[in-house]
Amino acid sequence: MTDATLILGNKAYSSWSLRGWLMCKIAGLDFAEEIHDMGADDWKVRVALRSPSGKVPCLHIDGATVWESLAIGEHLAERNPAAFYPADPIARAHARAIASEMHAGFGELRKAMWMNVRRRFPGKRRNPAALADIARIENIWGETRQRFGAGGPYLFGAQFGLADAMYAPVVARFYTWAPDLSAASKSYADAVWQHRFMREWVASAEAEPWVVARYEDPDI
Ligand SMILES: N[C@@H](CCC(=O)N[C@@H](CS)C(=O)NCC(=O)O)C(=O)O
Repeated sequence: MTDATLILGNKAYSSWSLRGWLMCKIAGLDFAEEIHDMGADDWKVRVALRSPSGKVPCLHIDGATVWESLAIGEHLAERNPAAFYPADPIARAHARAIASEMHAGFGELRKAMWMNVRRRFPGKRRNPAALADIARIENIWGETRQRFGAGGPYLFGAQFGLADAMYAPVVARFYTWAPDLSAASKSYADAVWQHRFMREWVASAEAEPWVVARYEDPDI
């Protein structure tokens, strides 16, 4: 039996934690959650004890310690490749490229419109750099769905895989900040938002006791 514990930040706010958590769910892993409140005075100290980078998520699994959301996904994909990536090598290469682009980029969007799955701040904090990131994301979603998504509502069709997990926190941001989106982007975002894993995550976030002021004020 696999021994797995995922170190997380607040489900309301921690977008990278959401990615790691979704990957554990995609893997069908039976895992424990260890949530650390990002608003606590000793957050940095406590997380440094559990994650080598001092960041979340971090997965402790069968003696291995895996930090960085994409590395968690790659490690779990080694155990169950079919759950994470499309079978076709061209589609798989595309999935890797768009997942990596998400992991490495879109800093302006992340900075301007943080994740808070409990709140709605429509129209706030738009700026040209964040909108340029959003345009590129819509382009990625549109191209991927057009080339590979015919079989279902997700990026590569019927299966909610690693690339969808990487973009799921962007979907959450779009629900909070409501930027203008194409009909195709909205339809993809709705499919992700309604996925049972997302519903489970949001329900847990709603039940969390913690409120971190810096993520609650859209006018800062
Ligand atoms: N590149 C990392 C990013 C992880 C990250 O920045 N996590 C945030 C929470 S969403 C964090 O732990 N921040 C802690 C801090 O900056 O003190 C990944 O893919 O996991």
